[in-house]
Amino acid sequence: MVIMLKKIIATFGLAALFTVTLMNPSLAQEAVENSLFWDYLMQDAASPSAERIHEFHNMLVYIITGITLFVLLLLIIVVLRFNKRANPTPSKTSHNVLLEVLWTALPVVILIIIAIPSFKLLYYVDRTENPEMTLKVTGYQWYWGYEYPEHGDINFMSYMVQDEDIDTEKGQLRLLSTDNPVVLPVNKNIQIDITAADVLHSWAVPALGVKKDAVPGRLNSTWFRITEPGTYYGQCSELCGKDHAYMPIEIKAVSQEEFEEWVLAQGGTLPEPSPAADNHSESTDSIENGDVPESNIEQTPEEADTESEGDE
Ligand SMILES: [Cu+2]
Repeated sequence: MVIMLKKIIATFGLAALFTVTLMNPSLAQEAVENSLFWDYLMQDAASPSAERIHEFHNMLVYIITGITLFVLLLLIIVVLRFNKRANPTPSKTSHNVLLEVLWTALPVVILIIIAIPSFKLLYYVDRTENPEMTLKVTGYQWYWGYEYPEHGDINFMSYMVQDEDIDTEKGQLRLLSTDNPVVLPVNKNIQIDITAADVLHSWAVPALGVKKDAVPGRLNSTWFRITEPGTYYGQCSELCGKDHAYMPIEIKAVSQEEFEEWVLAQGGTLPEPSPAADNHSESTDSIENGDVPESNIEQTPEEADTESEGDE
């Protein structure tokens, strides 16, 4: 009786929650605009890692569906052909070598088929050969700290925007927006170094295909390359204490030019081109520093390339 009552109360509670959400236009509106409401698929991939993770996931869905249908078919056959009425005198067979070899070997083959792309993907998302910049992330109870080691002294803390301070006109989202979003350039291989200062946290941004534990005393790293400008959200994904749910991650992905403007506005510096750098970055950099006379700025084909890359 008590259990039933609890069930009824829970059902009504859910229904009430649903109604409140529907009847609060701003909540519903916000949810629809950000495709969060009743959204059950993965967020759109915004990095090559996320794209590959989704492809791998889709492949697994095909395999799992095939296995499930096959087992269902076997069950149906057993139920129809070997029930008491259809098969009154059961066979006494207890061994079948061929069958036993098959049902051992086939799953192994299937696992190998899954393991090969799985390991490929693991190594792909693990690190990038040639990172173009580094972001250092530190998890605290209960906020994130960010540092840009190659861009001067930029470092800041990023706290969640409290409910009462949410500014919907700025597109801020409850539980996801932060006071200091991370700003990163698109189309750059960005190495992410992740650690924590107190307890375990985990830095996760689904659209970028990143989830990495932040461990005190240990530096984990991963990477991504953001393919689309925009705002990406993530959350701490390792239970870290009472405000675990209130330390979101907000990334603003912008063009290289906007990123450089932001760096300078933060009092940071732009990295010197390394000696190994090709003419590309050298010419770009010296122009930014005003070293090159006006007449030289317009034309080099490399320049045109760089610009069109930036616009994509
Ligand atoms: Cu945490």
